[in-house]
Amino acid sequence: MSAQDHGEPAHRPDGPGGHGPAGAPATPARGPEIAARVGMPLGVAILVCFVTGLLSHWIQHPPDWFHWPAHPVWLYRVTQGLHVIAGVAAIPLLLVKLWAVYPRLFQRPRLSPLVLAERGSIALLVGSVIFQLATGLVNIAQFYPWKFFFPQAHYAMAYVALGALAVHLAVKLPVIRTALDRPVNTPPSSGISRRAVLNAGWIAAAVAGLAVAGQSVPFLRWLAVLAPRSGEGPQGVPVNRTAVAAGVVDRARDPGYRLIVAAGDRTREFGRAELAALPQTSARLPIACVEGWSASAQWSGVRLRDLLGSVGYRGGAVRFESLEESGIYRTSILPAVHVAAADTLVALMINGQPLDLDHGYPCRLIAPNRPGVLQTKWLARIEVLA
Ligand SMILES: Nc1nc2c(c(=O)[nH]1)N[C@H]1C(S)=C(S)[C@@H](COP(=O)(O)O)O[C@H]1N2
Ligand SMILES: [Mo]
Repeated sequence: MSAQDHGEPAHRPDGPGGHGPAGAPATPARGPEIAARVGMPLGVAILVCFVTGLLSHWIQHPPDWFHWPAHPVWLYRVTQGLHVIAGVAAIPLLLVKLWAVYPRLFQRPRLSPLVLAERGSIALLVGSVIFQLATGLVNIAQFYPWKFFFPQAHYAMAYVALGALAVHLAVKLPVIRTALDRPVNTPPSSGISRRAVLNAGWIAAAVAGLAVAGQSVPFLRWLAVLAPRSGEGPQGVPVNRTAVAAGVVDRARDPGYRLIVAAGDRTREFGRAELAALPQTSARLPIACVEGWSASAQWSGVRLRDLLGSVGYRGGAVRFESLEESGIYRTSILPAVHVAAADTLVALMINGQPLDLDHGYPCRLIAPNRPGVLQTKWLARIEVLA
């Protein structure tokens, strides 16, 4: 290879050329060489987010054909941790990619169907990916300006992003291939080198990913500077919704508290002391929040299937209802596989102590391999669904 091969070609039909749209000199480092290289890990991150996000959605809103196992207990913790880590790491990659191509985004397109399809898919892609990353980030920062809107919008927009990505890849494949064949090293005279931009991108993505990984990977916890829930909280476990926020303090502390267990017309009631007098089981299980943070704890309490045995449980899904009167997570439905699992508990204790009010005192559901939102706290009623 001669030295000239490393030089900038005089004319690149698919590059930004030597000048930006307003006639200003473009930074030579910009262009498809960087866009294509950053695009690969960005595409992988988007795919990881899509697959893990879809899983999380199906677990929470299961279609008939979908079955999520109870074991291994840590699987959801891993998939949802990956979802958030990949999403956060994608943010610097997206910024570098946009930086590499943005003068082209403002060029007036030629009116050919292919060019219009390309431009349309890029507009959709950029818009939907920015939307996904921004709403996801705001969500893991525990800031919910929209409540109901986020999960549906984030879910629907995922299909838009994936479709636009597929079109974008198909249309751009020739450009991507030539760009990847071209060297990243720009001549020293041309200011910032592509190599420097790319290295900055990789480092930024790694730092962002690591900084949020600490909220789910125990030995990285000390690095979790971007993680809003990384270990604080009573009894060593974070809390999303406190007993005060849920408005359950009085009912949870009421000495007349009774847990109602019902199957058809058979109903039984248990006070907390009665639950504690039943055979107790211990299990090490994580709380794995959809927001990506997770934490393991040693839980103990009554096996759900034993408790249900007292009302003649014969199989099927079970519905849990909280003392909480309103709030989107006051109920959950547990599929039969999880009901049958030996480590699905109506927990009374966490890490050797009675549950803190914020962790669901007098008792809460804790089941293996489930999103945190479905681990209902402050249980009032457990009902077998017909
Ligand atoms: N009744 C009720 N249970 C709930 C919630 C809630 O808002 N209300 N939040 C859920 C969510 S989102 C998570 S992540 C876990 C957190 O449990 P922890 O606070 O004990 O860590 O509780 C779940 N159980
Ligand atoms: Mo959660």
